[in-house]
Amino acid sequence: WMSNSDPLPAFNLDEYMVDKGQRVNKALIKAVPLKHPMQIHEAMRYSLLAGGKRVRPILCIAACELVGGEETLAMPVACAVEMIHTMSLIHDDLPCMDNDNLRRGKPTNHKVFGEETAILAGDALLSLAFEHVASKTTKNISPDRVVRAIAELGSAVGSEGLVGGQIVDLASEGKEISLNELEYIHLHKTAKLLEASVVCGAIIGGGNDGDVVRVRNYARSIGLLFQVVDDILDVTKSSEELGKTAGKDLVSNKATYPKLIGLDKAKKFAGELMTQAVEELAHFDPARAAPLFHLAKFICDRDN
Ligand code: GRG
Repeated sequence: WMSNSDPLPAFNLDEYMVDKGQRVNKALIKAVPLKHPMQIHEAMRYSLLAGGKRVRPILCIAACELVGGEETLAMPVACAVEMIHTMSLIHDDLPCMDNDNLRRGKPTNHKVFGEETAILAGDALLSLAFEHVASKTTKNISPDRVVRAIAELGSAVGSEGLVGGQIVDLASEGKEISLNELEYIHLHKTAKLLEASVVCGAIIGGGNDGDVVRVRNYARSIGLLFQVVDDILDVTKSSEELGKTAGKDLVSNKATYPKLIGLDKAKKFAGELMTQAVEELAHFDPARAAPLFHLAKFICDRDN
């Protein structure tokens, strides 16, 4: 992505994530004040402020800064993507879906507040996300850009986004699925919201159509990469733990890349996705692209 003679600009991803994450957290706390009716606002805040990594809002801000916009411009839409992500986790954990007891190291929303409140907290976070972008994005941004961002968020959530991915995932439970179906699930459940995060950041930051296409392709690649690496780690970690060649994922029902194409091809695919993501960034100023480059590298190289 850069000529060999250019050293990578010095960049500390940990510091960057902590710094951006802290300001995102502040903005989220302010966006959902504790007020009447207490029960619903407590439930919304419980999951929203439970300590996620804030990958999506940070990607949103990084894309805004990539195209020359300031962080504050993107903060409302960055908060919105985290609200949408959180609501999808609350609903995903419900007894009628994955029926999980723990999320982000704490009891799930419905375990603490009950199912009725958990469903409503998800609904309230989803509608607040759109209200927040529409009402809090600074008037300096053209209405056309705000409307485009809102449309992008809507399509990332709906039947061609998270909901589409979830319904195909639920329908595939216990069945053998094809590589195409597995890719559909990951592109919709994981990549779509990552895409919307960077696309909205680039739109609000003043990016042109070419910038938007590039950050979209970048996010699609790292979304898939995230899942492929997850699948690979499942195999390699559990085979280490069990001292066997076959990890738990090779014996469970869940479809994974190593199961469908083998471990070596899955690793090769991960490498290709990383290359694709980095190629999209080559069109931008290297210093401004550094956060997105290092985020992709982090997703690719993580070992747990
Ligand atoms: C969106 C209306 C609507 C309904 C929800 C349940 C559902 C439809 C979709 C499922 C979405 C889902 C659970 C996708 C998995 C995404 C994923 C990769 C989660 C893990 O994200 P991290 O690692 O988590 O960023 P933290 O906790 O750090 O934020």
